[in-house]
Amino acid sequence: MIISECEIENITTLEELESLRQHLLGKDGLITKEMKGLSTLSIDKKKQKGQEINVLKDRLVSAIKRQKGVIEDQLLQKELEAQRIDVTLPGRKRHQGRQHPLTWGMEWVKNYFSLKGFDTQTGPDIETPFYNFDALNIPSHHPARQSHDTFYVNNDLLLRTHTSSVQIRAMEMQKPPVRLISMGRVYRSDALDMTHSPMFHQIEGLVIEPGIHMGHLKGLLLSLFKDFFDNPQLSIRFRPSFFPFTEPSAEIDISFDEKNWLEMGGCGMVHPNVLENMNIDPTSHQGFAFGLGMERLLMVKHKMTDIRRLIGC
Ligand code: FA5
Repeated sequence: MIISECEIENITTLEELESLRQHLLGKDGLITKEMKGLSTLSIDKKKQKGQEINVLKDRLVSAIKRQKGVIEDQLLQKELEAQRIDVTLPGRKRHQGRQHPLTWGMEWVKNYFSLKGFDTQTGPDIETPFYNFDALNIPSHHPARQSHDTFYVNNDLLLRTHTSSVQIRAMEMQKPPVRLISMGRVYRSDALDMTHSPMFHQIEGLVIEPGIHMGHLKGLLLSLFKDFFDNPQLSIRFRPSFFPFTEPSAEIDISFDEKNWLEMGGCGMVHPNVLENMNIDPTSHQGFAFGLGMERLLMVKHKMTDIRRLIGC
């Protein structure tokens, strides 16, 4: 006996098994050599020895095949064991992006005013001094021009300091009655602090209709704040103020603790000079306008005391 079946069953790796197969059954293997040796024997012996070798060969081939199956099964089991997953474990949480509060706020405001019949208009971030200042009753010598710390691109272009520039642009394209809002980025060379950012977002509103007055403006803004904040604890105050493009003018403050007021925006009745710049007769038409800081509205809504948390600085 060259090797017993029992010895084959003790082999544990495919490599070992293959080298044994070569050793026994390969081109120069023991069984092959035995077969070659038959030629030297007599016919009777050849027949008998040939049969013995074939029986042995068959047994070895089947034993090797059987053991190959056993080893392959073991390897498969090992692999399955290594890849075993516990399907009862809770799934991994994926961090999904969320809408930025500013995007949410702009959408909310747009939908709110659209339901009240307001159109949404846009204007360029890079403006001329005419639309940003002159047409809004702020001539070059006017001190209010200095109060807006303006980023100039060159003598003829600047980064708009407020969305009020859209008022004039829009009125060049349409005639009263007008109800419009405009929202977007505005720029001022303000220091970055708890309530100021050099780039922020404004919501501009303009209504021009005969017979419009401050009461309509106040009512509209109060209902906007009531719906936007949904918080009866908030105090809202209108404080007399000055803007060259509105007369009378007011600033709107909101407080949630009765001590610290935060300015939300400015508003007022459109100045007759501005109506004339829009080719509207101030004796037959009146208008009101407002400009609100979007970041400030969101600071109050989300009780954030620092604007930098909102804009990610
Ligand atoms: C204006 O910009 C006027 N155009 C508003 C207006 C429009 C008045 C129409 C009358 C009629 P003011 O400079 O106050 O006004 O800015 C309006 C609001 O923008 C402020 O009340 C504040 O909420 C916000 N704001 C102003 N500067 C900053 C800043 N640097 N960072 C964040 N928010 C600001």
